[in-house]
Amino acid sequence: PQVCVIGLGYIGLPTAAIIARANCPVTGIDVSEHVVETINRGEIHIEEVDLDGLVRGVVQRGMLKASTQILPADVFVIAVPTPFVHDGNHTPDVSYVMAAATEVAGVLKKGDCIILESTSPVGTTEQMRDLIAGLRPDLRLPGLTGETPDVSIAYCPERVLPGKILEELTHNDRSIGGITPRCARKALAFYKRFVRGTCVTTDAKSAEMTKLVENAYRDVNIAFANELSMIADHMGLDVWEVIKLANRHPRVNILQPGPGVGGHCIAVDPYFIIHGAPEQSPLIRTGREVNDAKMHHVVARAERLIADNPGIPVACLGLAFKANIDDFRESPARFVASRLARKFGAQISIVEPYAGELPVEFKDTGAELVDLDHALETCGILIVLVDHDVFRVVPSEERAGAMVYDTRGIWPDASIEPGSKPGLRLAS
Ligand code: SAJ
Repeated sequence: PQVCVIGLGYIGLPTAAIIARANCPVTGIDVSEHVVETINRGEIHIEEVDLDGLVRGVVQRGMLKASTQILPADVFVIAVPTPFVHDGNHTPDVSYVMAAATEVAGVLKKGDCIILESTSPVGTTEQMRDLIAGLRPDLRLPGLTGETPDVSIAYCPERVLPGKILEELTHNDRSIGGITPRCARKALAFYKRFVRGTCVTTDAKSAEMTKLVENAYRDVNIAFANELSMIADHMGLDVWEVIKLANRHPRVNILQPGPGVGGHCIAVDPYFIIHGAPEQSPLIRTGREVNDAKMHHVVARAERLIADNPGIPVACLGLAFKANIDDFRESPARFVASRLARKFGAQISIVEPYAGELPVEFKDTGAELVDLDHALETCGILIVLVDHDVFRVVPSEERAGAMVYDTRGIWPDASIEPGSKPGLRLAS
């Protein structure tokens, strides 16, 4: 089939490239001229392992073309962002989905299949169907009458991990939620072309909720670890030691504390559930609050450490939202480091091997981006904010004498003060 992927971001572009690799011709649609031109040159505008070679190959073979204008196709895959409305209430903003659906409606023909992949509040796929039904009274849309519909509509969320997108796009299982079972079967036939994981069919609302639940589950579990770290700090215990021991129980698997939860999914999606059922979601809401509070706790703890040791140069290790990637958006590490830079200025150095320069909010603070070796030689306080492998492998001799605030638990032997009890680290 001819495929049209709308939205060429972190999910849309890899998805388009993988479909093209499976020998389906793909048109990728994006509102940005820059993105379209970049892809049509065979280049990419985002960073993801192995994506550059894959895109170059499918563009060269003529299987993937990008455009700002939607064209007729047999299958439409919508992968546009679903952010919040700026109303202070974390209300989901589905306007990009509806704008994409409106464009699809303009070129839709009998037999086509529309698949929504964007993380969406429960009910969005049906809302999209209703919008298209209003725009195209000449077509029978699914689930509105008992008659066989002219087009199929399904919801199929991605669940890939940044840094492993291509691998997970192919190998992860997929939930495919049709507005009707027939819609689900149509979408299933499509995904079977390029997904090696198991594809499970369900209804659209269950699939929408499943995606939100997966990320809310992880958020609540990280919140448990983060809360433990603050309790341990209060009690003078090493949280990493406690978690390591507790996880020896066959049915306990506690996640790792950190400086907070970042990225574009886990810190966002739980609100889609909370917004849909505010009275019924106190735990999920509290999980979000705990993870956000952890960031502020880390700032306060670091500020105290620096203020108690005036004039000692400080290195913040890491800005990325998680280990071994160069994505600095919605990053708790970046939040903490920028707060410290604003308060302590040139006393703060930033180490981030994945960054070419410091983000804009560091401008005029006096803080500088330095390399790891320089930081280890010159800084008496090391604040670990990201568990990049390059930090993890620094041997204890190279950081001996430095005071360490390890928010990620990467250096099991580090202590907050030189000479303090071995194993007792300030973890939270
Ligand atoms: N984190 C911790 N402790 C942990 C695990 C993670 O503090 O034990 C932090 C990370 O450092 C990071 C944040 O949580 O700041 C999120 O990282 P992550 O690796 O848990 O997840 P993401 O945001 O990269 O990707 C998630 C994945 N969802 C789940 O694992 C349930 C991915 O499969 C989804 O496709 C993706 O969200 C998405 O797009 O929704």
